[in-house]
Amino acid sequence: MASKKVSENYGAEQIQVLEGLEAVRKRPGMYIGSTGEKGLHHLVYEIVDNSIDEALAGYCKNITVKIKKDNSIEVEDDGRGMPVDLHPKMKRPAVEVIHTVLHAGGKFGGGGYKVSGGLHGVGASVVNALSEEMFVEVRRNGNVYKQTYSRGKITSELEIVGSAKKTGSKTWFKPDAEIFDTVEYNYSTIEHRLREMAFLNKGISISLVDERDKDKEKQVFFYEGGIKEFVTYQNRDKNAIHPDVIYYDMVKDTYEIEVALQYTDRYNENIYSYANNINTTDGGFHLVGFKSALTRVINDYARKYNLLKEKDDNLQGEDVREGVTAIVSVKLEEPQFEGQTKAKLGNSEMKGYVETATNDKLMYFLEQNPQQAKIIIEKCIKASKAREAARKARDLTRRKNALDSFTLPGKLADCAEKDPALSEIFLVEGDSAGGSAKEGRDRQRQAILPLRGKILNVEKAPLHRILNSEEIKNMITAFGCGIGSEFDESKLRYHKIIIMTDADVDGAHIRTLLLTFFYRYMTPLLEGGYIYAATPPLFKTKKGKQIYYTYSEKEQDALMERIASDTGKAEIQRYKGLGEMDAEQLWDTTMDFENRILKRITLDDATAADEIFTILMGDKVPPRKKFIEDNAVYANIDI
Ligand code: 28F
Repeated sequence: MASKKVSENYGAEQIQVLEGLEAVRKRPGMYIGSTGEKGLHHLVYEIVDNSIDEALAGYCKNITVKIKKDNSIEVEDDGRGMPVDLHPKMKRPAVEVIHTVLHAGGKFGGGGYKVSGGLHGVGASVVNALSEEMFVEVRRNGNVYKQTYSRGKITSELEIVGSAKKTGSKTWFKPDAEIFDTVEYNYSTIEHRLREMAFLNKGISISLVDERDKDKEKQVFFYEGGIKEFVTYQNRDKNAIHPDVIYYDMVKDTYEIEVALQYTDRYNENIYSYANNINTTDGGFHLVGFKSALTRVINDYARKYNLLKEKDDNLQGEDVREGVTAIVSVKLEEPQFEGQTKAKLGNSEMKGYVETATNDKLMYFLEQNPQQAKIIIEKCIKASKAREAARKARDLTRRKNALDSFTLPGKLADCAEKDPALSEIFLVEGDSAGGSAKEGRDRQRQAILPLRGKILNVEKAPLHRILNSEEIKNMITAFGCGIGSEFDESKLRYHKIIIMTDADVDGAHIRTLLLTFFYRYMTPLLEGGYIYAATPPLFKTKKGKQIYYTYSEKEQDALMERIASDTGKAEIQRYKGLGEMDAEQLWDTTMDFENRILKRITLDDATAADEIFTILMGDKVPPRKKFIEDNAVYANIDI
């Protein structure tokens, strides 16, 4: 049915509506964070969030997300169907208002509250403004209603296009290529977020279909156990030290708290906090409340049942969190998100609420499960002893340094530059490449720290063992910024830390060990984008007088085609390792500021990174084998 042209005469409201959505197209980053890949994926989450809200209100059970062949998106739910009656003020159908007026979401009927996701529920109207085309189909009152939109404007009046027995809403949209740097959806990005949403909202089935790849099976995410199953999933490649995932919740009419936790034999803590399904990566009051109550409950239980003696010091926060995997998920009506990335919960009342729930319900679990409690307390006590040992080891190294002020490791060839912003340090695999790097480098700005072979796998080593490893100590001293809770970014001596390893599996392994160490003990280095990987050439081709360096098989093939007609025979050398290059070649191909290729390694999703580190560095071989097979197509395992 041809879509009718909308009448041109706009009232005051319509003008305000058009200005609102014009603003979205002028500054999309204000509404969806960026016009890069993250912003593109935000569009999906905004629409899915509306279905989630309908499910949390108790009316929707199934949500389906489809990536269409043309990279458009379709989301469907079996809720009540968006309202189609006239909006009292706007004198337009409610469904049209939802899609054309900014922030037209808001409170839902039926007692539920809007648990907005993304950049706090900017809503479907933003998706409309940033889509070339969009349509909505509503099944309600026995009819199928449809309305179409484009770049924020309606392109047809709401009309009945069929009849339906069931109710629900279906939204289809095609992101606007004029707005986004890329309009190519990333399956695993969507998969990762939908799985997380299903864990965070138990009992809701969320399906994902990728119509671009006929071999890809439909995935259904459905977890009756909610975040309890999320912990089991996070621990799937780790060794839990007690059988049950501890779970408790507290449901009030204006907020809801859920906590799930289980300890593993690892040394790092994995605590993820959420507010209204948003991953509060910068924490906030809910996380503060959980951490302080966890420490208190563990100490109270340990003293009450004589696992901690009078003379023993209290267990510290880091002791009771060592090896724990925990999910703290709160839902509340008026969340205040703070900080640069709006990823910190600012509602101070949540601290007390989470503390109360934890004090009561975690203590209750421990008392009801004394065997598991004993295992947990003993792990915490062991952690406290290891911390003591590490402190002594650190003091030892510090005391040694204190004698001769500030000693840098002997193996470090430091640079003359004192301004960290201009200084860079190369972590070089092997002494021979280290020698060439020292000789070929720019002494003013480039420091070299050779690493002898594999460094310790910090994933499974206690802190005091890590601090006794020569290689690790050298890096900590050279960087100058401390580790863990003592990390101080302002003391970092180099603003580029460049990992230079061979382009083979060993080199990738060493790089992964280094990244695991940075991720576990110097996370801000990754978050701040200080870490880089150097990319040495794969081939050297000599033809006549000309020498060419190439960095991938594809580039080499293209070069061979390009010089095929030149006279003379091409001599091709495939580099096995950095050690095969002399100082000059190493400088020319891999270190020279002008023509080197550095890959910046940043960390923008701890969960994903953590999974990769756990699989790669963990104890269980099958997941690692599967990961490497799945990712073997990438020569370097790039995080
Ligand atoms: C594919 C995307 O957007 N589903 C939705 C509903 C249901 C209601 C509703 C939505 C404005 C502020 C009330 C129906 N009946 N899927 C979706 N399903 N919005 S969006 O109402 C929004 C109104 O609050 C709904 C009775 N109450 C609410």
